[in-house]
Amino acid sequence: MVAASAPAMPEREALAWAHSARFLTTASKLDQLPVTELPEIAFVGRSNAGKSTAINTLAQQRRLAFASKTPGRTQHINLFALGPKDAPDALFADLPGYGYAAVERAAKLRWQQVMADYLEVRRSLSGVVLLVDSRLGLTDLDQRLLAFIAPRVRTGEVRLLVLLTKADKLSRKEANAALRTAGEALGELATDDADIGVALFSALKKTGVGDVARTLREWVRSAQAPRPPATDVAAEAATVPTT
Ligand SMILES: Nc1nc2c(ncn2[C@@H]2O[C@H](COP(=O)(O)OP(=O)(O)OP(=O)(O)O)[C@@H](O)[C@H]2O)c(=O)[nH]1
Ligand SMILES: [Mg+2]
Repeated sequence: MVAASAPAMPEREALAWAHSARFLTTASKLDQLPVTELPEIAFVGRSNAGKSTAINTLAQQRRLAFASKTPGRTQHINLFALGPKDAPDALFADLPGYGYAAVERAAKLRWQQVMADYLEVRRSLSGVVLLVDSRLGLTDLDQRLLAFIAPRVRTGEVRLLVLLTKADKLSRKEANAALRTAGEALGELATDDADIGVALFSALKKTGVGDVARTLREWVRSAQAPRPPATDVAAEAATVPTT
């Protein structure tokens, strides 16, 4: 349940899709976000965890999302469109990081509220990529964020992928321990309907890039083609002549 599954999606196709990412719009308030039916994947996590860098790495572009050594760089929700130019099929949302100590308290609270509201009400949200510094693991603030989205993760409405970033800074042994600890922490979100993964990621070494692109592409694909409810299938089966 918590091991990242390998979707049946050619890596080359998934990377080409991720490469199509282009800037769409930026919003400082939720009501500035475009109303859309496109499945949206939000990149969330502590400030400096590597959200913007991960978006750039997945998109194989240097400066699509603004990455920086200065924590708290991303102050707005930035949206990126993916897929064919004339027919985008998904959005990535780069969200402001949390937990950055030097941000003024009032501004911090305002942003936390925007984040919480976004994660709770954004109807088109179909997946969350939670970026966690692999050396820190899931912190209290990450757990709080998970609590916000837990109801929609448990039902499978929102998929969850936890990326342990900057994996290039860990030994193999440390990396395995980080994976195990994160997997255990996510265990309580697991249900039959939940889709939860955890994986190592390094923008520097390109660890996990192809697999993450495949996973996200698969999320979007399954969001586009919802399976008929089980009751419909049963109803159809019932009308099939049995002789
Ligand atoms: N070694 C290493 N450094 C990384 C990696 N990913 C990101 N970094 C560095 O971590 C710092 C923060 O990266 P960002 O992508 O700006 O982090 P962010 O989560 O977007 O931060 P905010 O916008 O402040 O919330 C930068 O100095 C990056 O170069 C990685 O895979 N390996
Ligand atoms: Mg950022």
